[in-house]
Amino acid sequence: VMSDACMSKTQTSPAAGMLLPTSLPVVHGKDRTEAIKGFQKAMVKSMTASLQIPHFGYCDEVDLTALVGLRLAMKQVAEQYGVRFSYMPLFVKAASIALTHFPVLNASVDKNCENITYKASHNIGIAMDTPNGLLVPNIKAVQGRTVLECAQELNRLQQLGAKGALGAADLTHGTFTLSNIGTVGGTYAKPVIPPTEVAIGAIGKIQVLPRFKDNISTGAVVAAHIMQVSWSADHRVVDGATMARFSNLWKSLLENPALMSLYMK
Ligand code: CAO
Repeated sequence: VMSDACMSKTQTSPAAGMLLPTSLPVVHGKDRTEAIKGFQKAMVKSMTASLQIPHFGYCDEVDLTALVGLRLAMKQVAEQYGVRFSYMPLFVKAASIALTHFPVLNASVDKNCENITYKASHNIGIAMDTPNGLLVPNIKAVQGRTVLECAQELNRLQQLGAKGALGAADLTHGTFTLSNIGTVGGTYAKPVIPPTEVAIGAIGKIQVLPRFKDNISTGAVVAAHIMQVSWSADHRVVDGATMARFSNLWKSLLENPALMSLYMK
């Protein structure tokens, strides 16, 4: 665990929505060395293994304008059941639907990349910013869950993450990962593939930005809810065109919620 002195979080100021640090700055007069241990030591190991994977990146932007109102309606219903409903269950479900068409992205290769195993279950990992640092629990068998059930499961994982109580059962057997760094900020990222998986997506902050309306011949510009996504994939077994086609489908499902609802389980 990183010491408090290394952590600097931000909060939104009531004045003009500025991002401010949560505490006043502390200036240290001399250098300090401390041991890297616990979860951070595990991160040293997993990230070193991950960056041995020859990978490529692919990015795009997604227009969530149609999804925003729908998510709000879903959130209000979910609240009746005591479930917090963010965008994440929809991103996760869209990924599972798209994975059904691209099983190579829900796969694992062995140590020397001699065999590939196509995983039957979509166990979608969620990169989580916890008091113990980065942890990646996964929602098991997303292909058989409703979005409300995905939300409920994410709530459970977040509660455990916040208490530092995530166990091996939730932290292992992931098959594909999403990292919503947009909850903190930023647009594009360069996510690092978990060593037992072949692809990961990083999600940026949803922003209201000017975009041309559907019929660009009118030249009309509208306020759109735009979000960037950055994928990384193992280039030994996944080619760029496959990743791009998967991303197109994921994006299309989120941009057209009616289409997505056709494939929901
Ligand atoms: N842009 C703008 N707003 C977003 C957003 C985005 N990309 N993603 C979520 N939000 C909103 C949510 O909808 C929610 O608002 P509402 O109250 O209106 O629902 C609010 O931000 C807070 O969401 P949340 O963080 O509680 O929940 P989540 O399901 O969206 O995300 C989790 C869960 C675990 C992904 C997130 O808490 C987290 O830890 N993100 C950081 C991941 C990370 O560190 N990645 C880097 C890995 S490499 O080191």
